[in-house]
Amino acid sequence: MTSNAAPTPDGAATDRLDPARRRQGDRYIVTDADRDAFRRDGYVHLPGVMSDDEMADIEAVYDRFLRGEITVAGKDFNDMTTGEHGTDPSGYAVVNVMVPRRYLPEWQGNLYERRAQSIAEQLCGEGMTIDFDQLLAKSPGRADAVFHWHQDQAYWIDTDDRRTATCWLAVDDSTIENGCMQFLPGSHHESVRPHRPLHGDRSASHTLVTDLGPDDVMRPVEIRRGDITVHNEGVLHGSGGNTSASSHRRAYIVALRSESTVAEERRRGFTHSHNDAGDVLDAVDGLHA
Ligand SMILES: O=C(O)CCC(=O)C(=O)O
Repeated sequence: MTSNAAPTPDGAATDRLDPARRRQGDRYIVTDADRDAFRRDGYVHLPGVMSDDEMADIEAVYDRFLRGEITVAGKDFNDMTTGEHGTDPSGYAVVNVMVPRRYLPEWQGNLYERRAQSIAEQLCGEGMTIDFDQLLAKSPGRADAVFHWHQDQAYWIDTDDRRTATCWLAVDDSTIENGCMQFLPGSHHESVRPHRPLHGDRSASHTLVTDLGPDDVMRPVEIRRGDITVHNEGVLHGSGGNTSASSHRRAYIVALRSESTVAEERRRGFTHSHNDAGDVLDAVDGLHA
């Protein structure tokens, strides 16, 4: 492992910093080791990106969305496993709120977004911008709350500069039991695998799924509340159901991509809303691989 080039003000190597010292206002210090892991594996775990106090502010808004106190249009409030929407969300296996920052503009620019911006630039370089955000919540006792294996690029349209840092913030401790993220390390070096809608066609199922090969061994990544994982556009991932009797598994995702990709997406009417036009959603890479 290379020694870290960026010293802290008192000269300590950032590799040895505890999470509280890695948080510096709007910034979170990413180490050389983090960058190496992100390049090699397609994802990296960053501890303590948000403190307990900072998480309380996030959680208060998050739960307003889950309680339906903030109006979210059509398919942007759905069950990710069944595609159901417009019905009682208490029955949903994976409650999915797409683009919450569009529905609550005052959430834009919050501290997590600002730290995510700094992390994306340290991992991917200059010119990264927020593309979309998302909330994904699994209730206890929902073994069916499975997020099927996929590569994110399969859900997205083809663009030239695909640099991506998808920041996945654990609002609850995220464990194998309650359905933490699982990754196939290094799978971003492959091209996009063929994906298919989980059921029916894309209008019935936004969810896409691909198959694991015989040698594919998924790696579960258990993280604490306030930690994040960051993954790129190509790494294969998903998560299991929530078999815990008591623990929710709430995640808040902020995805940053290159400015040119976001501009191209918007030009083609692709906004990551599930309400985007059908022909746009049918044009995604995974259906044409
Ligand atoms: O939260 C999950 O289980 C899956 C999230 C995911 O696929 C993503 O953030 O790209």
